[in-house]
Amino acid sequence: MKNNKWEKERPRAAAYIALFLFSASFITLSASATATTVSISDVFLKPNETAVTSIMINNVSNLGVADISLSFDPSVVHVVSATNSDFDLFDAVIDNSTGSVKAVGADFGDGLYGDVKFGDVTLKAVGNHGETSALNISINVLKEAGPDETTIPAAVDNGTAFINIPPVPIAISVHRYNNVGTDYPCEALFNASDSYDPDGDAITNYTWDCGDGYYGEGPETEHVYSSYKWNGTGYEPLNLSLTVKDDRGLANTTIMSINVYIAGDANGDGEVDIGDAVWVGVHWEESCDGLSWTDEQADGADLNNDCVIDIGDAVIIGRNWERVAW
Ligand SMILES: [Ca+2]
Ligand SMILES: [Ca+2]
Ligand SMILES: [Ca+2]
Ligand SMILES: [Ca+2]
Repeated sequence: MKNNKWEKERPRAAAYIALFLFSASFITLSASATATTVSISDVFLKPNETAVTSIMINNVSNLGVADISLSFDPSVVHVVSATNSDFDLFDAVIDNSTGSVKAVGADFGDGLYGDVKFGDVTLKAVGNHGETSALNISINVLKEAGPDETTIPAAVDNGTAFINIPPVPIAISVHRYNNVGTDYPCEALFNASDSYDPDGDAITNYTWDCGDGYYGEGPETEHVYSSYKWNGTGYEPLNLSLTVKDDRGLANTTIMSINVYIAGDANGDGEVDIGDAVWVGVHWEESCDGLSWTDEQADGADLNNDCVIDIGDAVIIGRNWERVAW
């Protein structure tokens, strides 16, 4: 009976297998189809000034010919030139009345591979501070070298021209060496007030990502870490990021490394023992002047981050004696 049933089901099973193989090959094809990207990077300009951005054709194989158009808002930016192509032949027609560049590149050899620069585009800001223009790419032709005229499928990654310079985020941690502060006090203090905007815009937003899933706002923020990362042999630092935004809406981010150890661990070896007590002893009664500890060992010994190394830190070591991070 079982054999008979299998005989009956076999054609259907074969059909399923065929369908599966067809789907699998289709998935493989569509995965490779998205591998090539034509992109233009964002560019930031001051009014009346010029800046260069590049059109890249990334992750390509045997590229022979590219015919690519760029459109922009001619009331905001003009294109001064399009040059420096990796192609043997490159020709660009710039039209600043309609806002377009139509460019063709051709390779006379065995095709181009890898990441290819289609061209550098020099833009001039003709609009006002705060205005933006989309930089939109369209691919007219992208094909392999040789007589087969094989089209290379590619995705497009458009850019933006900003007549605005991004703000510069500057993050300062009063302490670079922090301890878990859930049971014993340890507050991490972060300061962004040295951040500035090169073209004088006001900074309206300060957003902190503390690296452990918690966020803060404002030029100064504080955070008590409740967790640490131990990878089996050592602590892993957390990435603290600060994003500042100017009053034209342009944002910029910086990332800084923060150490978080278990309570009482001054030297970051994962254990609370005599080694930590020695660090506290060596720096006894030192205090941090200004914004942050300059001595990293003293920062470690300041276990409660109150900017002085004293009995408060010694007590934390005593209460966590022989605790380990693993
Ligand atoms: Ca700005
Ligand atoms: Ca230790
Ligand atoms: Ca500290
Ligand atoms: Ca202290």
